[in-house]
Amino acid sequence: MIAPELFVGELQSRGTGFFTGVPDSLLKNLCAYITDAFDEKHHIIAANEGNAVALAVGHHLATGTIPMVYMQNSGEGNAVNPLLSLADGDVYRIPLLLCIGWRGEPGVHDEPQHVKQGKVTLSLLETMGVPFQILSSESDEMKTQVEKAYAHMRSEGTPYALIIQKGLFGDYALKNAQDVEGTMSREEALELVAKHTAQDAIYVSTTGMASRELYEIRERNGESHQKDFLTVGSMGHASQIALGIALSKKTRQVVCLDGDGAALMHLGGMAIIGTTKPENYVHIILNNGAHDSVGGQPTVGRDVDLASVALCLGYKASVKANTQKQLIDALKADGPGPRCIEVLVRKGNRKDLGRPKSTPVENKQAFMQYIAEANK
Ligand SMILES: Cc1ncc(C[n+]2csc(CCOP(=O)(O)OP(=O)(O)O)c2C)c(N)n1
Repeated sequence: MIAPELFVGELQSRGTGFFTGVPDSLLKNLCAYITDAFDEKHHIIAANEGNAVALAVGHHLATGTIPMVYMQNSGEGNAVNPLLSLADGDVYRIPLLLCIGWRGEPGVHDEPQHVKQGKVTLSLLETMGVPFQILSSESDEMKTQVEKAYAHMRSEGTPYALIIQKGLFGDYALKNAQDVEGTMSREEALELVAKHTAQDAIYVSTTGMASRELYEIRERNGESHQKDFLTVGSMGHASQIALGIALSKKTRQVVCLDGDGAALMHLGGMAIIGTTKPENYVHIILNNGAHDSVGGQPTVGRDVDLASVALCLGYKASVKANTQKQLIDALKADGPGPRCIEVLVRKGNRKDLGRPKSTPVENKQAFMQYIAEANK
């Protein structure tokens, strides 16, 4: 095991002083240490991994130093474009140290959404021409690998990746953890949504605990799961999946259950909802100001006004709900959509939260059958 402070110290001793990325549960201890050790000028949690690469490129242009970009391997997809058309040796030739958490590593059990990404993590880097090493859990070897990575970045001036396996980093408990206020938990808010929304509504829920909680709520209520499309991977895209459905199933209310981190990750999608104006669309953003599902690292969700953003982008109505009553009133409100309900929920989740027992394909088949019947 490697202590996060030892690893980060190795990077600092080679001149790295700027860190950016999107958090991940596998990198939780590393992210926690970086959050404690650096102020907001030296550490920025980016909206998505492509943005993180671009931020790091900007930092390099301004300082000439080598920044570090961390991400879950799911984020490789978001990062491909700026890696290939910005930082690559055939374009601007920018040295960046990528630290990539390897979810779904072959042979290590993980959730279905990580399996494919885990299989192609290394080959994707090979295809992109980004050299990499799987970081060793032995300190001296780790230091040698870091030296090799910096030697490459200095001589070639291009990105280099270190792959982080599950359990590599030793424990580190965040000292500067910030509470996020809210009268409801995310799960309580989801229960109210399930109870006070039209019986025949169609739901698309976001990546992480929200989907797991929705699944358990259906189990507890003895309801079937067919109403819910659980977006287990593809963080940030639930709102557009829901839009695609809403535009074709005009007689049914379509409810997107989003997270603040996910909504911010691809915020541009809200402009498309606001301008296509599906009247049957309800966008519920469960704002806990955090990437709660992967360790509670802060987002800027509570520093911006997402309900007002929705209005500015063309939604017909948008409210903030802080209490159960405000949420119920907002759910019962009539009027054409698209409507946004930003629910201010507190951080945290139930420790014994389970995971969906059906496979993604089973979920899809039941869901498609349910919505196919919608127009009959
Ligand atoms: C592209 C991508 N980057 C990172 C992740 C890891 N990840 C899964 S859930 C999550 C946090 C989601 O935050 P938010 O939408 O605010 O919902 P919350 O967990 O707070 O309910 C992250 C970062 C991912 N799945 N995909």
